[in-house]
Amino acid sequence: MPANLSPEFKAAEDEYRQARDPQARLACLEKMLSAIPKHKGTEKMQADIKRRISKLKDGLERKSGKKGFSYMVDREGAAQIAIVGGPNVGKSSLVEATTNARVEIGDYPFTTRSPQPAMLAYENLQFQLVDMPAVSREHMEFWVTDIIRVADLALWVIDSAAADLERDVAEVCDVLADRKVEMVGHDALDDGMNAAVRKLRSLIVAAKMDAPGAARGLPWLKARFEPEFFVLPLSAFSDDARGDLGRAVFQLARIIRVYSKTPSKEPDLQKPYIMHQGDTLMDFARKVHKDFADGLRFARVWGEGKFDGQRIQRDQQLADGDVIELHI
Ligand SMILES: Nc1nc2c(ncn2[C@@H]2O[C@H](COP(=O)(O)OP(=O)(O)O)[C@@H](O)[C@H]2O)c(=O)[nH]1
Ligand SMILES: [Mg+2]
Repeated sequence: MPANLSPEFKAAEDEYRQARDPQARLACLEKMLSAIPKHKGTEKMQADIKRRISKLKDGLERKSGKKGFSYMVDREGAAQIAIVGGPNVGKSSLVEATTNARVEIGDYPFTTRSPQPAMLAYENLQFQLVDMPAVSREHMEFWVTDIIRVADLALWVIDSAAADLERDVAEVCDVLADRKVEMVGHDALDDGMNAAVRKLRSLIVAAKMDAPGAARGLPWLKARFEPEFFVLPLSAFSDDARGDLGRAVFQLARIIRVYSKTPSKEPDLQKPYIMHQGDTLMDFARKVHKDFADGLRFARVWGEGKFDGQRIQRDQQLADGDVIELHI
C-alpha cells in the first residue's frame, strides 16, 4: 500500500472496515475516494475503490427493486447535511428558500417521497442539503434513517408556531432513538457513523418565524436547547433566510478554507482547500500533494493576525482564510 495516505483517508478506511451495513460502507468508500491523494501512485487504489462503490450501488439498487434508482445521495460540496424534522414543519420550504432547487411543498403531511439534494451556497463554499420525508411515528420511509446515519451534519427543523412544541420535539427524539440516532449540539463529539448510537451534530432551525404563535415558540426552543445547540430563527418567506442559514451551517461545520499559493503568484481565492478547525500545516501539505508532505522544508503563511509571509511550524493549526506557500 502506498505510504503517505492522509489521516482523513485512514480514518475513512478504518470506518469502512467496521461498517456493518451496505449504506454505511458506501459512504465510507465515497469518503475514501474524495480523501485519497490523486496521483500516479494511487491510481490502482482509486480504481479499486471505484469498483467497490459501483458493486455496492448495484446491490442496493437490486434491493430497492428499481434499477438505476438508489436512495443514497452522492456527496457533493463541503458537507452533506440531512434535513430532519416532523411532518409539515417547513423542511422543503426551507430548502427551496435557500437553494436554487425546486422541491415539492404541500399543505398535507408526507409530501416529499425521495431524498432531494440541493446546494446551499455560502461565499465560495457549497453545502449539500438533503430534503427528506418526515421523521414520524405514524409513517416513516425505511431509508430516512440510512440517510441520516451517513450525513455529516443535520438541520433539525422545528415549526416554532406549532400548537404543542414539546410533543413534536419529543416525538422526533423518540423515533430517532428507536433507530439508534441522536441529534447532538455543535460542540458534541461526533464518533462516526458506525458508533452504536449515531450522534449527529445538528443545528436547530426554528422555522415559520413569520407565523402567528412563533413569538411564543422561539423562547421555548431557546430555553430547551441553548447553549448546547445553535437555535436559528428563520422564515422561508424572508430574504435573509439564505444568508442566515449559510452562515450558521458554516459555523456548525467547523470548516476552515485554506488557499495554496506558489511563490511570487497570487492564490486562487475561488478554490479553497476544505479543512477543519484544528487541522495543521502538515494536514494541509498532505491534502495538497504527497510530495509536499514528504519533502516539506518550510512554509510561509499570509492571514489575519500574522506577519505577511511568516514561516510556520508543521504542527501549527491553520485558520480560515490562511494562504500558504509550501516549499520543498
Ligand atoms: N408562514 C409560514 N409558513 C411556512 C413556512 N415554511 C413552510 N410553511 C408552510 O408549511 C407547510 C408545510 O411546508 P413544507 O415545506 O412542505 O413542510 P415539510 O413537510 O416539512 O417539507 C406549507 O403549507 C408551507 O407553505 C414559513 O416560513 N412561514
Ligand atoms: Mg417536505
